[in-house]
Amino acid sequence: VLSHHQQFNASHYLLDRHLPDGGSRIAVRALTPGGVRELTYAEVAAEVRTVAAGLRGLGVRPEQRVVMCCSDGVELFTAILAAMRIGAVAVPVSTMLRGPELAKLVIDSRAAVLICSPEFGGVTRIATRLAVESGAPDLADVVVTSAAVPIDDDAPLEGYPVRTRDWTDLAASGFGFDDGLYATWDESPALWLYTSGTTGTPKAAMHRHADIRTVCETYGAQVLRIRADDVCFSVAKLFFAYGIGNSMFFPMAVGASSVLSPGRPSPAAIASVVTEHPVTLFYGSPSVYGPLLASDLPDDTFARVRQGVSAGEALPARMVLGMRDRFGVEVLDGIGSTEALHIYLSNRPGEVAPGTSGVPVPGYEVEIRADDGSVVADGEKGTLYLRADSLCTGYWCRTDVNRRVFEGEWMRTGDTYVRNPDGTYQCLGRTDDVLKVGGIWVTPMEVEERLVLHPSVAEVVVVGVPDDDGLDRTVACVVAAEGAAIDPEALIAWCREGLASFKKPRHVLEIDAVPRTATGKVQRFLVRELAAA
Ligand code: 3SK
Repeated sequence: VLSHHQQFNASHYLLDRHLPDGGSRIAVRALTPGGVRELTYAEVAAEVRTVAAGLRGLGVRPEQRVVMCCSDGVELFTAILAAMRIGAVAVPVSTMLRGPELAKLVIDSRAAVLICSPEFGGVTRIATRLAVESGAPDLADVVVTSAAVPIDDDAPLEGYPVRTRDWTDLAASGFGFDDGLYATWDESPALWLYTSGTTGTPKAAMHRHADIRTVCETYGAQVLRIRADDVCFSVAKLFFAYGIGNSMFFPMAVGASSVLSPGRPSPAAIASVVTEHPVTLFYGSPSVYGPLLASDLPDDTFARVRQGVSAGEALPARMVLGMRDRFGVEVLDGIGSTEALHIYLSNRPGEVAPGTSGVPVPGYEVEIRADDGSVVADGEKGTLYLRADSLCTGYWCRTDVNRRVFEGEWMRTGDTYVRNPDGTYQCLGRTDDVLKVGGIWVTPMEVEERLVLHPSVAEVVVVGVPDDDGLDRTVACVVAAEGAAIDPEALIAWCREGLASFKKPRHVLEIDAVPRTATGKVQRFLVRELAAA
């Protein structure tokens, strides 16, 4: 009757398709304090069915949201697949949130269930109390992914109209309930990912079941060329769009496996994962490749890695070259977004152009447009627009932002780009960050790239701060390298030496740390506030 709806469930696509041959391939190697927990596809499927029935037993209905604040591990992995299996919406959220921030997401999403790992029990308790007190009538259950640490141990949620459960209770709730696949359509909502972008207010980008298949068939199959014998390790966690694609969608689409690590990604921790496990695909970002190159890890650390990937921010050319020359790893830099679900511009294996984001991923169309909406010529900068099947259907309950960001089939990414004569695309920073100084455009990234080469500088963000006349003056906010002292005059002179004089910062301000979003992006509006103070 409704011929435009195709039945499709991403959980079936990722998991059940691998079961007819026995499901004996390893799907997940989860690192836990007690050792490595390896699960085959058949074992993951069994866990997913248990959690699916449990969620049904709690009363979760299709399209209801299940918020998950969990470390990377088997529980989060299976909870995401279980929610999608029953037609509910998986909402993995950042584990870096504080209680009040998590409460906002619980309220905004109107979640029916909140699942947390025991280490986030305290945050979850605060979030639950705040959410219930300020209006989260749909929240019925809080589930902790452990039998050992009850959620209401030391500060009960007694008196609050939510039931608290542990992982064993969840399984028990499922007895007698259906664990079968819900007949979702490819258009049905599957996954919401909160993004704060650079504006500071988190909004949920809503993804359909079909979007997951799209990123697997495009970036996963045609850029990564992922195979069943690949073993993935992503420094970005599952709650990031980048991480869930790397560790769940791409490997599971082809029957490959991934290593899940709940820990922090120090160079030593990364080295132990990639040397102790047969990792072939390594996904990082500039904030990971920088410390890896500064470390004294042996040069053969990445010997088994066939491909490196980078996203999140433009990867400086020196890191692309450093990873190649020192560790023998070709890193494909790309740019993606939570809204697009994964990477849409990327370098290609064997065709890396260091310092660029490469070319459009097959199936993705980009345009660089001037302020009047016209498409600019090669070599001219403009705002990057994106057209893609995997674009989210919009932000949940944010009509104002939706109307600004989505223009028909196109999305205004807010990134300033230029297309080089060889067809590669180069990031010049955020559209709103480009400064006009003395009537001339200055790209903060160019000044940052110069400053970060100075030995006294660990990190730098260049922003424009309006002076009394409302004209931008350039301020470099600098984090000192370990043991170094910042000398503003020396840094300004350093810029004058390496850049056109108008690009040098007017002021240099030393800051303790660069403020970043949960997805690692620099929060320029906060840096601007620091610089203006
Ligand atoms: O920031 C990125 O480049 C990115 C890449 C893949 C998926 C999501 C994001 C935000």
